[in-house]
Amino acid sequence: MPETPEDLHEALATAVLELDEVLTADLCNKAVALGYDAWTTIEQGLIAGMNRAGKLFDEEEYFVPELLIASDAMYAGLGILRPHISQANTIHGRRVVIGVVQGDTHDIGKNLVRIMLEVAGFEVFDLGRDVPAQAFVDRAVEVNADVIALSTLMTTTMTQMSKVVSILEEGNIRHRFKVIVGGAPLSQQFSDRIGADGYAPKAAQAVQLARQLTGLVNAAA
Ligand code: B1M
Repeated sequence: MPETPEDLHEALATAVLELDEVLTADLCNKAVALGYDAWTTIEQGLIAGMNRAGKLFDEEEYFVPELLIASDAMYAGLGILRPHISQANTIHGRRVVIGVVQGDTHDIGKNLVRIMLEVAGFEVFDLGRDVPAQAFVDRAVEVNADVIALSTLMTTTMTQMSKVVSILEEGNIRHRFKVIVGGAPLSQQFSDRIGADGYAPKAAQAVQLARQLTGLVNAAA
């Protein structure tokens, strides 16, 4: 068994990469028992392992079945670590509607963003994946959301994000919601181009962005 947090994170990343759900769960339980920071363990163990599996997918050493088993291992670990993520869980009444845009079923990143928002005290309405643009707007109006958070991992579905902004503009309700976007192929330039309110490259930054845009902290903080 690994001796240091770094060793454990490395072993965890390897367990996800090697599709070993049982070892992944064991190592996450060990991280909890030893009091290691849960989010660091998620980022440097589980996400690192998933990213390595992704690299093998890119190199055509892994295929869709391997990725699905790797994500099962990651979710098993996430279930163990999630209750131990430390952050001020202040209920502040800000609401976020989140989902993966239409045409895209990659939801691991979106789920991490949702978890981080929840532990930061946001009330989150998760629409899942492959969500039509109109459904984001309808739900945001229905629950009087503060933020609409859009995720996508595919270049081919990025345009769905501008559809959400257009629907808001056409309905004269753009001013009521902050729209934030994220996912591997996106950038700040893309966010600016489609008229979103902000882009975050990672889950933790998405929380910071949502806090700034809803007035919980000022942008300089
Ligand atoms: Co596929 N896939 N996949 N895939 N997949 C990619 C995305 C791809 C880049 C691989 C490649 O070809 N190199 C490619 C997309 C190419 C493109 O852009 N056009 C691709 C493809 C093509 C496909 C299929 C079409 C494959 C096929 O069937 N032939 C198919 C898609 C079907 C569809 O959706 N229509 C497909 C399927 C799958 C699986 C089901 C096997 C599985 C997804 C399982 C699941 O999500 N439930 C899968 C996976 C796992 C990947 C890779 C390997 C890894 C993605 C991942 O989960 N990363 C990916 C290649 C790669 O990345 N190397 C690939 C880990 C995750 C933690 O990172 O999602 O980036 P990420 O999230 C980060 C940040 O981006 C950010 O925070 C997260 C954590 O910090 N973030 C946000 C995400 N959303 C945010 C929102 C925010 C803010 C930050 O604010 C709102």
